[in-house]
Amino acid sequence: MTVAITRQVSAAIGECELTHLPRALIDVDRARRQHHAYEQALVAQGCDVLSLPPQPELPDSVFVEDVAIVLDEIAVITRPGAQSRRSETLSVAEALTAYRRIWFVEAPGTLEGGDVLRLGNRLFVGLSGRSNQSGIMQLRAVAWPYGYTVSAVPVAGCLHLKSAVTQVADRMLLVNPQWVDASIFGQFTVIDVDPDEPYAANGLLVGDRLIYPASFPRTRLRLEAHGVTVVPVDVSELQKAEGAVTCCSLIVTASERP
Ligand code: CIR
Repeated sequence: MTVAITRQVSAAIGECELTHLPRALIDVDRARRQHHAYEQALVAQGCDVLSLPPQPELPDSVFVEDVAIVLDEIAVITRPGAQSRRSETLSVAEALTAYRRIWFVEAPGTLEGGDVLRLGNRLFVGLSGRSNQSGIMQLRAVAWPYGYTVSAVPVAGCLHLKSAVTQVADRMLLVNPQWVDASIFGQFTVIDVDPDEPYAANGLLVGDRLIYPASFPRTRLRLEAHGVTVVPVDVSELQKAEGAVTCCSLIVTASERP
């Protein structure tokens, strides 16, 4: 069984953190409808969706991916680099205790889940504006006993490592080559985003299907030409908040807490 933990859109999403995008008016009702359709796409891929109630005072709290790293054995609750996001962690930690033993990143470490790309037992962590060396070292210390390696990856020009690269099939990565050098990931088929769609490298692989923003039709053609089955979702309002598709859920392969 796979559980997808999500959190409903905050009424304050218009006051979200923005790093690379200018502020644009976000239609909260539309964002909520789009988020609900995203949750339905997860259900259609066989996930049980645990939709947490909104946190009206936390604008970015819909982006649950950033506050936890869920491994098969444990979950690591992050300490977001964005100060405004630090209060998002506790309620997600509470939800995750049903599934995993919990560890916490502590100061001076910062880490956001959007920076953590898991490829098998290898964890690649973006050294971004949000995740620092201390956060990466803490993740390494808790994950290595379970057989994971943890490598820091320089990212430039984007918010998180997974803005620049995500896994889209068994041995396939989708990459924006302007933002990350994919050669460090090893033997993968690499699909570059269409140059006109720089934000298109973030897709959410669930089973053998890719939940993917409808706003990147050119890159979608590239994916389909490589045999990837794309499930398009319209996330235009969440994109105005610099969100994408991995960031709106925590995928938990459910097992009783060890
Ligand atoms: C932020 O800047 O933290 C939010 N406005 C967007 C976070 C998106 N997270 C992600 O892609 N993992």
